[in-house]
This record gives sequence, C-alpha cells and structure tokens, in this order.
Amino acid sequence: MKSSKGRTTLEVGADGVAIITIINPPVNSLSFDVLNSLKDSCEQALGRDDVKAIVVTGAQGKFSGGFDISAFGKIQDKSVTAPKPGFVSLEILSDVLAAGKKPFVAAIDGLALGGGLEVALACHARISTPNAQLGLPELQLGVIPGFGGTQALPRLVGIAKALEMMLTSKPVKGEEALSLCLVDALASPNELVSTARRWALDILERKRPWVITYYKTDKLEPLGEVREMLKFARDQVRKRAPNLKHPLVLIDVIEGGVISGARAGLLKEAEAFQGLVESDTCRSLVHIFFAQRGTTKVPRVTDVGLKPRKIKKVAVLGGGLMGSGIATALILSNYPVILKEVNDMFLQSGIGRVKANLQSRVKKGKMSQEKFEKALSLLKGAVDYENFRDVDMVIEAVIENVSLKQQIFSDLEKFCPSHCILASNTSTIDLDLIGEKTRSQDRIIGAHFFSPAHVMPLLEIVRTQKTSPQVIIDLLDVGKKIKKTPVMVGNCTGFAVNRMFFPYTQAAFLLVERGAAIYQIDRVITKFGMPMGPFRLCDLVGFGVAIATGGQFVLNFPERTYKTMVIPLMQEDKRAGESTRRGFYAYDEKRKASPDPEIKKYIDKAREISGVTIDPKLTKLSDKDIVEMIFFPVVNEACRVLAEGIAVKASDLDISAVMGMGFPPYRVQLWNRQSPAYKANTDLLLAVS
Ligand SMILES: NC(=O)c1ccc[n+]([C@@H]2O[C@H](COP(=O)([O-])OP(=O)(O)OC[C@H]3O[C@@H](n4cnc5c(N)ncnc54)[C@H](O)[C@@H]3O)[C@@H](O)[C@H]2O)c1
Ligand SMILES: *[C@@H]1O[C@H](CO)[C@@H](O)[C@H](O)[C@H]1NC(C)=O
Ligand SMILES: *[C@@H]1O[C@H](CO)[C@@H](O)[C@H](O)[C@H]1NC(C)=O
Ligand SMILES: CC(=O)N[C@H]1CO[C@H](CO)[C@@H](O)[C@@H]1O
Repeated sequence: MKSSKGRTTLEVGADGVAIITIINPPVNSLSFDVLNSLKDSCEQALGRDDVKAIVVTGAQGKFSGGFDISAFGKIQDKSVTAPKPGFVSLEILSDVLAAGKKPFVAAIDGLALGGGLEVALACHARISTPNAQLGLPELQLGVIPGFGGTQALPRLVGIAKALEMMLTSKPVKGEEALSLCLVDALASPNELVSTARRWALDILERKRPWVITYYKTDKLEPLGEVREMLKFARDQVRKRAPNLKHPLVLIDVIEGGVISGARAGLLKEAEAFQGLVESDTCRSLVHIFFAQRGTTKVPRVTDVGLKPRKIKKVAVLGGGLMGSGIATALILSNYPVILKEVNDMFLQSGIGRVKANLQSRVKKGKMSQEKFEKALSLLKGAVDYENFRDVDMVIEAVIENVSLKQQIFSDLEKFCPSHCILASNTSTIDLDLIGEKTRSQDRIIGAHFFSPAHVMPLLEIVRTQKTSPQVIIDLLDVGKKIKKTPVMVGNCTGFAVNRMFFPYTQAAFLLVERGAAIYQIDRVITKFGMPMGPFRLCDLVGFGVAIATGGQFVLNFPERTYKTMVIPLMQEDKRAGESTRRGFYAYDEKRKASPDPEIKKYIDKAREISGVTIDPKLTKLSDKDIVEMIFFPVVNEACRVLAEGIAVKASDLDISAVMGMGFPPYRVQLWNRQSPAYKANTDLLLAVS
C-alpha cells in the first residue's frame, strides 16, 4: 500500500458545475493535506467565472470516513505545532463552504462518517445513495465532533435524534437519513453525481431552497423541551458512563449553540475538541482503535506474501458449552459446520444448544427468523468421521484429557485431507503433547475462545514452534470473518488473558486475608471500570474452575503465586459460587448478588490457618491504593508475557485485556517508562491511571 497524503481534485463540466473529489484511500479520510486541498479547491471554484455551482464527493464510491485518526498523535504531541482541527474546520467549512456565494451540494456514497459527514453538513444540500452510512462516531474516540457536527446535526434532524446519533455513535443508512431530513434526496450510485449536479443548478436558479445549515432553526425543539432532553441525557450519561467526561462536554456544547447561536456554538465546539483531544481518554481510545486493527499484523507471518486459503467447511468436535458456542459463531458467519459428538444423545443436546444460542438472538431482535433457518441449515451433526474428507479446518473442544486428545488428533490425521487445519481449544494441555503422535505438527494450532464463544469478542490463536505461517494466516482470517478480534500468542500457562490476570484475583485474596475489606475491593474495581470485581468474578466462574486453573499457576510460577485457603474452606461448606447460589455473595432467585456477612467467618479461619496477621495499614486503603495493588501485578505479568516473547507486541496485550477481561479501554494509556519491576523493552504498556 502506498502512503499518499491525500488530496482533492477539481473538474468543471460543460454545465458549469464543478466536481470536487476527495481522494485518500482507503476511506478518503480527512488529513490536514486533504483539508487544505479542499479549501483550495473550494476557493478556486468560487473564484472561477466558468463555475456556477459545486458538487463535493469522494473517490471510489466512498464520501469520507472522517478525520484522519493517525493525525491525532500529531495533535497530542506537544513538541510539534499541529493545526487545531476545530479551528481549521471553522475556517474551511463554515467560512468558505457554507458561506460560499455559489451552491455546494454533497454527493454521498459508501460512508460519510465523522468529519466526512460534517463536510456534507456544511453544504447547502445533500444527496445520498440508499445504502450509504451516515454518522458521527467521534465519541468512540474520546472526543466530540469537531468539524461543526455538534451544531449542524441538531439543526437538520432535531436535538433528540442528534443526541441519540452522537451518544450512541451509530450511523444511519441513506433511507433513514432521508426520512430524518439529514439528506435531501436519494439517488442510485450511478445517478448520484448527475442528480447532485442538477440539484446544485436548481438551487442556483432558486428552484430549490439555498439552506445554510448553521442558520436553520425550524427543526430545533422549543427551548423548554430542549432543556428537559438535555437534562435527561446528562442523567443517562452519568449513570451509564460515570468515568467519561466527553459525553457531558458534548451535551454542554450542543446547549451552548441552542442558547447563543451556531457561531458561538462552533467556537465552543472547537475549543472543547482541542481540550478533549489531549485527554487520557482520547489517547487511550485512539491507541485501542489502532491496536485492534494491528492484531492481525504478525512479523514474519503476515508480511511474507502469503494469502489466506479459502475455508469452505469446518468441523467442531464436542458439542459442549464451548463447542456449541464455536459452532454458533461459525454458522452465523456462513461457514458450513459439522458438529461431532460421541453419541447421538450428546449430539442432540449439542445441536440443541446451538439452536438455543440462535433463538436467543431472534428473541432479542438481533436476527430474523429467515436468517435463523439459514444459519441452522448450515449445521450438520455427526457421530463419526465419515464426512470429514472435505473439511478444511477442525476445531477440537472436547474435555481436557491428554490421551483422549492425542487419540482424536491421530484419528483426524487419518480422516481429514492433508491440508486440513487442526485446531484445539485446550487451555491447559501442551499443544506439542497433543500432536506428539502425529506427523502433522505444522498444521496444529490453538484456537482459544472465551465463554460463551458466540458472544465474547476475543480469540487467542496459539502457535507452537512448528505451526506453519500459512496455518496462522488462515486462522487469523477465519477469526476476523467470524467477527472476533484474533490475537496471536505463543505457548504459556494461561496464554495472554488468563496469564496476565491471574495476579488480579490473587492480589485480592492476599489483601483480604491481611485485613482489606472484601466488598470495598469489588466496589472500587467496578467503579474503575471493570465489568465486575475479582470476588464477583470468582463466583461467576465457579470455585471448581478457579481451583483447577489456579493450580496450573501454582505449578508453573510457584515463586509468585499466593494460595488462599478461603476458597477450599468455603467449598467444604458447599459454597462454590453463583451456580450454588452462595459464594462470596448470596444470590437470590433472580441471580442478584448481595454481600454475605458470613464471609467474615471464612476469612478469619483462613487467616488463622495461614498464620497471617491483620496489617492495620491494609484495613483503611484508599480507592487509588486498591486499584494500584490489584492492577500493578497485572501490568508486571504483562511485561513478563512480552519479555518471554509470548505476545508479539504490547498493544496485543492491551487488546487482550480489553476484549478478554473487559478492562476499560479508556484507561489503557500510553506508558512511556519501563516497568520498574520488570525491564521489558517496550514503550506501550497496559497501564492504570
Ligand atoms: N473521525 C472520527 O471521529 C471517526 C471515528 C470512528 C471511525 N471513523 C472512521 O470510520 C471508518 C469505519 O470505521 P470502522 O470502525 O468500521 O473501521 P474499519 O476498520 O472497518 O475501517 C475501514 C478501513 O479504514 C482503515 N483505517 C483505519 N484507520 C484509518 C485512518 N486513520 N485513516 C484512514 N483509514 C483508516 C482501516 O484500515 C480499514 O481498512 C474508520 O476507518 C474511520 O476512518 C471516524
Ligand atoms: C481420558 O481419556 C482416555 C481415552 O479416551 C480414557 O481411557 C481415560 O479414562 C480418560 N481419563 C479421564 C480422567 O477421564
Ligand atoms: C508450553 O507451556 C507449558 C506450560 O508452561 C509447558 O509445560 C510446555 O513445555 C510448553 N511447551 C512448549 C513447546 O514450549
Ligand atoms: C480452553 C477451553 O476452551 N476449554 C474448553 C474446551 O472445551 C471443553 C468442552 O466444551 C470445555 O470444558 C473446556 O473448558
């Protein structure tokens, strides 16, 4: 891919309409070069006597994907002087385009997102294709729209809809955009530009209205109603995203424009944008944006000219929780799947689980009945290997038993074609051991899904010394196609996620046995932004599983594992977590967790057995202390994973933490010093504020 800086072109037709085309593949993002060139082209068109009206469009069937996200780094870097996007846009969009003495019409195909849509909003009319995606997703990156969108969108669609579109970051399609008056007309891709040309001339001839979006007020709801809406929105935001400031800033900026007019609103927007762009939240979210797209770049694997092979059929072995989830994910993405079980009874319950997974999507309105039938028709059951002759990939998800898995893999070698990828979902068994009795070690690979596999977004791809690059590329591709974020890791206990996070629960137990308040820890960690604290997580996973996986770490890292007695003591009393309705919390019929005073008894007993004493300092920890004591050991473990070469790059671990454990993405910051505890050679690390 060549790195062009982007530009616009200007072409004047015989009808006197100039076409300005934004060119910056792949999504025509708005770099500063594009913006400057856009300004030049607009000024030229306005100045030329042979130009009567102007159409703005994007090359290759895409209007524009928005502000160039890679330019955020430049704006945030205080050592270089970068232009301020908000003010740049004020100059170009509001002072040149919107205020222009000739009509501007946007011709929108493909996507008009973020700054892309904001360019279109500055025009005097918009024509779109029915399938184009229009939206302002800036909040996802920790900023607000900075090219006038906070002022323009409410004036076209009303405050209520504008708030919804910006707060959810969800785009609308052309059809809906028309009904919202976000666009003025629809046209097929072939007729898009000619329709826009005609429209521009019509405006000039006053056959259609010449509308400057920023001056429009007819769609704004009455002030009293607006106040109510904004108050409601603020309450919702405080409740749903208590750690984020930028959604509240958005609401303030919208309010400013309604009260003081669009010009004041635009200035307020530009200033607020500049402040937010430098925030830790924005830095973290931009980092995550690129980190997520970077997981499929693996040195010496994806850069040696190999292409993913076509996977036409997949077999899943084992129809348990994991296998049925994996099968569900595959058929949802149109892969024909054979689900194999040991006997018909197990097979039927496996297929039943897949059906239930699909049905729950239908119930939630995420899938049509038609799509349900289609997905289900891709699933075939089997109790033998007869139909494995044309399978391109097998994912094994049977119980953790070495000799069983060895048997399965030598059977697979017999029944599957010689190119077939042999993947295992094992989390605890050495892949080399599994493949020991085969001659196919170059096509054995780990595919570690998280439960439930059809819901959780992360896929750890585990390579051995012998796995071939082609097989890795194939699985990375399947991972993306089934809408997972695949991360490639090497072999170690717990791979990336469980390895990084074993110190998470461990630190919590260590603190509690020495006097820290158990429910305070969960409360603080949840407030920090994790989906749940370490104790609630133990309850969810179940103590049986917790002990089994904990044992693996004790075995492999004896020098830094803390073995708590609390869990075995609770298990003796048949407390084993949420499934038994009693763990660190008590659960009612609706599975609502509440603190349980009886827990103190177990902690006291454990303390006695282990011979530890209460440390008065630990009984009154601040929230900040707790966060650091729980997460710094996680960060250190991440450094080890990186130093051992298990992970390819630090950003892969950031993504693993976010996607695998629900670590808050807005807290993953740039960490510019090496971990004091472990000298890992990296500049980006999972860090906590
Ligand atoms: N300006 C904003 O506020 C904003 C916010 C979110 C998304 N977006 C844009 O919307 C597009 C679609 O979003 P998606 O989440 O579906 O992403 P996506 O990964 O599906 O994006 C499609 C393509 O855009 C490429 N891309 C990534 N970063 C880019 C950059 N800085 N400049 C140009 N191209 C880039 C990707 O490599 C990918 O090929 C994104 O590419 C992004 O440009 C803009
Ligand atoms: C593991 O699998 C083998 C082979 O199928 C079987 O004989 C053995 O009993 C199993 N072990 C356990 C602990 O289930
Ligand atoms: C894989 O990791 C496990 C656990 O650390 C270890 O026992 C095994 O030897 C490793 N295998 C290879 C090939 O490195
Ligand atoms: C790591 C992993 O996913 N292991 C699972 C493999 O599949 C079996 C059977 O469904 C599960 O019990 C394991 O937890």
